[in-house]
Amino acid sequence: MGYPKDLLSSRSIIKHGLYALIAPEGLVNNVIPGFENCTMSILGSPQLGATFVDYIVTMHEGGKNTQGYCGQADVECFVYVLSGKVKAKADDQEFILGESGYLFCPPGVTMYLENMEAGDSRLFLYKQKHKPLEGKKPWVVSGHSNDIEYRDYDDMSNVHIKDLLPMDLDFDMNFHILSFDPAASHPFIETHYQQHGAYLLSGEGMYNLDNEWIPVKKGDYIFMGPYVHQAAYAVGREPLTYVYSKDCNRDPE
Ligand code: UGY
Ligand code: MN
Repeated sequence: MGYPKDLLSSRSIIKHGLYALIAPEGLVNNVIPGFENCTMSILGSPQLGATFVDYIVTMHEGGKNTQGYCGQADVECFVYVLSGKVKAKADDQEFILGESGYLFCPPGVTMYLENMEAGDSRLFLYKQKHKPLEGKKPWVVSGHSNDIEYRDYDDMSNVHIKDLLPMDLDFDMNFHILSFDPAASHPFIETHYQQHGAYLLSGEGMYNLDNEWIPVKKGDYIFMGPYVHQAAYAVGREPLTYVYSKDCNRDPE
């Protein structure tokens, strides 16, 4: 990836079950069966305390998963294109996804991916066991987040959010993009039941995790466990923006 190698320090912080900051410099490659000519790193996972699995995927020229990803009767999955262009299928339904494109496959629907770029395409990939609700069933959703308008976050005109999936009760989770203008912040330090897996798309900032303020920047991944204190403010000249998952619409068992 071209990062300078460093044996004496690491920005990554791992607190099992609580939170993790995973900086790109420390990532190693993992083989995930079915993905050919792809470099993959597992980020959040049950081993860290997450109910989901997140990956960062670099699809090289000709990279593909034509065997299919997920597709189990009780597992949902989601892919977000960070850069490049891919052909993504939900069973037989085909979508061409450029940068900011995404595809959600509900339980029982298999995702197929193929790189269409002459060089690399980079993806943020997610899967989780679906929590069903009687009489409800999520459906295939695809779009480009660049086509979705931001709205103010919590009535603040310098923090912006967009929702990538429908709000309907059929869905037990959603993906959002949250963006802080330089110097903007969360209105308060959140503590909540839901977990997050967040990939930082742009900017730099300070992130409060478990009441410690930690520097973060583009390319970092953050896992936030249940109830962990969390809040951010942006520093520098670029918006601090991240794509993240959040469970919703279910009563804890
Ligand atoms: O929706 C959320 O809980 C979100 N605002 N949390 C976060 O950004 N850490
Ligand atoms: Mn939160």
